[in-house]
Amino acid sequence: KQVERALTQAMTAGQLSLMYQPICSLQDGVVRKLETLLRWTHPTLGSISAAEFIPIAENNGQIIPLGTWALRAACHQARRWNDITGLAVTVSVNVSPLQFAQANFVDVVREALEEANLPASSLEIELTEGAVMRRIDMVKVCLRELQQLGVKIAIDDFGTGYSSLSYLRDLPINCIKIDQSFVRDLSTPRRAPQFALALIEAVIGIADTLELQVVAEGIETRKQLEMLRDLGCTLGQGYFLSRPLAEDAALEAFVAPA
Ligand code: G
Ligand code: G
Ligand code: MN
Ligand code: NA
Repeated sequence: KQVERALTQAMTAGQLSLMYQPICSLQDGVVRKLETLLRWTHPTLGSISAAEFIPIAENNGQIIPLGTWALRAACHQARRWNDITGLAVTVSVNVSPLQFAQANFVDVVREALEEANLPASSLEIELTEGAVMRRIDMVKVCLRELQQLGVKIAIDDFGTGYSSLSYLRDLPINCIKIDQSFVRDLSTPRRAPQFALALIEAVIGIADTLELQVVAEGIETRKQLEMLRDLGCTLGQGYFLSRPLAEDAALEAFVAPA
């Protein structure tokens, strides 16, 4: 309750910020994109994790203004980085199913891009399988509009939902992010490494056929990285590669030579 009340003021009080986690090539470690992660630091409650406050915001509707804030901030940051580096820096922004279900979501995205003067191709939107499967007809229209704008679409936490694989073929998706639970299972003998291996291999096979990118999430060890590379996975993210970084460190990581 205290957190919920405090959250209503977080945005206007300037308590929100973004961190940026590199998504890297597993061949050479070069940073290819940056996932933006919302952070909230309250003056007395301290730092409150997104895992805690995002569900609260989804319950009380606050996720709409918070999500819009994050989207706009990410577009402005990408624009600044593009200007500084002369490179096309792509930012990947998490979008809650509730944001995505807004009738004017595509307009919100278009306005954020225009306001930041950011090319749409520098923005990727991360949706979970659940968000995509929920109202498939409406989702199809919305994703097509985003695609026409030039925005990229990634399916986040892939493998944890209960969806049909054929939607990967039928929807304009650019990237599949394999959920970190499968990467963890790869190197946990007690769990089911064979299943995780088979799932990751299958996803990479489908993605190759459909010409989609694959990102393995939650890589925490060299062993996991090597296994994923051997499976043919080209992109990855996780603490072994890099923690989420503040703005300056993220820029350095992006321009650093391999
Ligand atoms: O980075 P972290 O482990 O704190 O993220 C926890 C959860 O919060 C993840 O599911 C992540 O996708 C979500 N999240 C982080 N930033 C944002 C954001 O800007 N918008 C939305 N909708 N979710 C976010
Ligand atoms: O739901 P989503 O995939 O957007 O959530 C991303 C969350 O995963 C963020 O909170 C981020 O901080 C966290 N994360 C990123 N890399 C790792 C990792 O290597 N291990 C673990 N446990 N969490 C990670
Ligand atoms: Mn994500
Ligand atoms: Na994820």
